[in-house]
Parts: sequence; C-alpha cells; structure tokens
Amino acid sequence: MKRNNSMLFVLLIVSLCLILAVNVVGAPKKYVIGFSQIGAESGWRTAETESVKSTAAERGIELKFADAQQKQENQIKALRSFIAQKVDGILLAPVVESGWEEVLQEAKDAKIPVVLLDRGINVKDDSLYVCKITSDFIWEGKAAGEWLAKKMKSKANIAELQGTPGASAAIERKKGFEQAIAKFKGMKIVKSQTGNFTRAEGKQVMEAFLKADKTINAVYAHNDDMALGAIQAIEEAGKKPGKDIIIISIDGVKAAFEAMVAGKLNCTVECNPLLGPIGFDTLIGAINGKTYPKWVVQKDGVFSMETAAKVLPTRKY
Ligand code: GZL
Repeated sequence: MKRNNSMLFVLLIVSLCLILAVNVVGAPKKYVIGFSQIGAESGWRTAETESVKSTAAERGIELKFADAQQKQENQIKALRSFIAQKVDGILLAPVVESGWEEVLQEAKDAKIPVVLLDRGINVKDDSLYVCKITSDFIWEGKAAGEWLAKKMKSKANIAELQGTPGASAAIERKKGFEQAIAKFKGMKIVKSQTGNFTRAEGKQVMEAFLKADKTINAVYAHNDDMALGAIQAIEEAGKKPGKDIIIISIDGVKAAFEAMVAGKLNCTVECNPLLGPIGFDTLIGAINGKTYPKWVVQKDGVFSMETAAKVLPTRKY
C-alpha cells in the first residue's frame, strides 16, 4: 500500500513539473514597446492613438505611451527613456523630418528597432530605422489638386491651410498639390499659411485670409480639422462654405463626412490612421529579425460630398 502511495506522489510531482514547464516554455513572449506619439492635435491623431493602444491591449503587448504635445524635444526625451528602460522596440510618429540622427543612433546602439508611424524623417543613414509606415502624401496633395481643378473648371483663387512646418505630411501635401495645379494657369494659391493641423488655428488663419483677400473662392486644407475651422470662419464672415467657397481637405475623419453631408465641405482625401495592427506586425517582425522595405505605403481614397451620406455609416474613424 505504502509503495503505491509513494508511486502516486512521484507521478503527481512529475505531472506538475511538466505542466509548469510547458507553461513557462510555451508562453508567448510579452513584448514591451515604447510609442512616442506627436500629440492629440486632430481627430486623425486621436484615431491613430486609439488604434495603437487597442491593438497593444488585444495582443497582450505592454505599451509605454508618451504624448509629446507637438514638441520634438519631448519625443527625444521619450525615446531616451524607452532606451533606458530597455524596451523591445519603439514606434515613433515623428513630428518633423529633421533632428533624429543622434537619438536614433542611441536606439541602434542599444539594439532597439524603431518603426516610424505616419510621417517620415530625413537621415543620411536609413539603417537608423526599420521602415516608415505612411500614406503617400504627394499622391494625396495631387489628388486634392486634380479634384479642385476639375471642380473649379481650372480657375480658382485658393487659400491654403498648411500643416505643421517641417512635417513630412505638410511638406509633401503642399508639393503634390502644387504639381497638380501647375498645369492650370487659372489655379492660383493667393494665400498660404500654417494652421498646425488644428481646428482652432485653421479658423484663425482663415479669418485673416478672408479679411485680406475678397477674391478667395476655394480652400485647400492639409487636414480636415483645419478645414472644419475654416468652415466656421467662412460662416462667421457671412458666406456659404461648400457653395460660395469650395473646400477640399485631407484625412477623411468622421467629422469631415458629417460636414460633407451638411453641404459645407466638398471633398476629403482619405489618410488611413488605423496603423496599430501593421505597426506592431512590422515592429515585432523586426525584433525577430525580419527585414522590410524602407517605406510601407498605405493606400487611400477620395470622397466627395455627393457620396458622403452613403459612405458615412461605413467609416471606422
Ligand atoms: C498624416 C498625419 C497628419 C494628419 C493630421 O499621416 O501625420 O497629422 O493628416 C495629423 O490630421 O495632425
């Protein structure tokens, strides 16, 4: 009897050790990822943050999130903190293109891969980052210019609301738009200034434009939030946005579709902010030795007032 009991006891211990071993060995690694986000300047930015946070939660990734309040020095501080904490990888949405060499070299020296989300950077050594995952901003600017030229029958006095100075999204959207309208001598940018991608500044700048130039009959805004601010300014000036002044912007956020349904915005060029899944797929892949093209481009669409009501219910952000 005694012999059976000790056999049973040994069997129990061995089974417990096996279960423990399987759990420890088989448990998926819990990645620790740092995300340096630009801020919360627009509906688009908020949607991107939500996409990254919800994907991390779904995948059991420990996310260290830092909001830089639009300041590059805060992003650099955050990256240094992530490096000091020895995170497995870093997601960086770079507020501007320049000034990243030093801190990205520190990440490289620490063997921490960095994936760029939604904006690009200018560095001599592109081994400092795995890749950038962004839309094609030149294409977006061109699509906006071509749509507006068609809508205005190749003749318009355009007020341009630019994004953040030095941001790749602003630089390239301006470039693409100018390339598109260069074909039409009647398409003229008569006013152009930054509204920093925010509704409040878009409104302020548009108020000043309307006071300064009564010939403005079209607006090109580098994002929907500035377009929504411009719409408020146009209405307060006693004019009808979407009719007296034709407005096109970029992002395709829900508020833009609502403004199109209300007849106040004429067109928006989509820019996908839901970069959480592809961002983590790429970064975790890189952590495990996978390589990627330097640019993983996102595809976008163009949505006008005429189709907005039908499309609005399908929008995810
Ligand atoms: C685009 C992104 C831009 C959005 C703005 O990828 O960087 O920044 O167009 C946001 O809404 O502020």
